[in-house]
Amino acid sequence: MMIRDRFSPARAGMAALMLALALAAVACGGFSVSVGTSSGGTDARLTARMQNAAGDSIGTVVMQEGSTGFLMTVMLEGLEPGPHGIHIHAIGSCSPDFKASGGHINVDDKQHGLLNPDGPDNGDLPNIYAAADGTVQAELFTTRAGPDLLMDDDGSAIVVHENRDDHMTQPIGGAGGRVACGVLSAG
Ligand SMILES: [Cu+2]
Repeated sequence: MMIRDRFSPARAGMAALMLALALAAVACGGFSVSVGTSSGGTDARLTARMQNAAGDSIGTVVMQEGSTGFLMTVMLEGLEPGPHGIHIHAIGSCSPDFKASGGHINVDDKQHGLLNPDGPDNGDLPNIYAAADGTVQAELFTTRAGPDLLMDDDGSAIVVHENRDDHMTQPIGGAGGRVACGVLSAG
């Protein structure tokens, strides 16, 4: 009788519940793995360690993928106070100088400019604004550059420009020279 008690309907029910929970845990684990390996995933994280023209580290730009695009967290220092254009450039290189990063990512041959009726290109972003002490703390968001573009064969880079991007003028909105650059890499 004692042995039968161990296999009572209540215990059998509990055992079935535990099995269901175990299977659910396995299923959830499998789901997160599949998200991590699919191109439409929502967990890509890329970091650009930014340097100025003298080679000094001046902060980071972190890109975290959400369900509709990339949220960018911009944390910089040592910039001239005021507005600066910032873009995603098509080549993951900042040496021998920042021109190594090429032009903007632009897969559909669009014109530059968030306000341009024939734009924007894939690398266009809103301006960032450096405070009086030269620091920037900003969040940007883009839906036009997915992981397939950011991490293609030649990679990509974040470039900060000397001046404000007017979001209209070709080729870079009058933003001037490149004052900071960082190659995007996973992590
Ligand atoms: Cu640029």
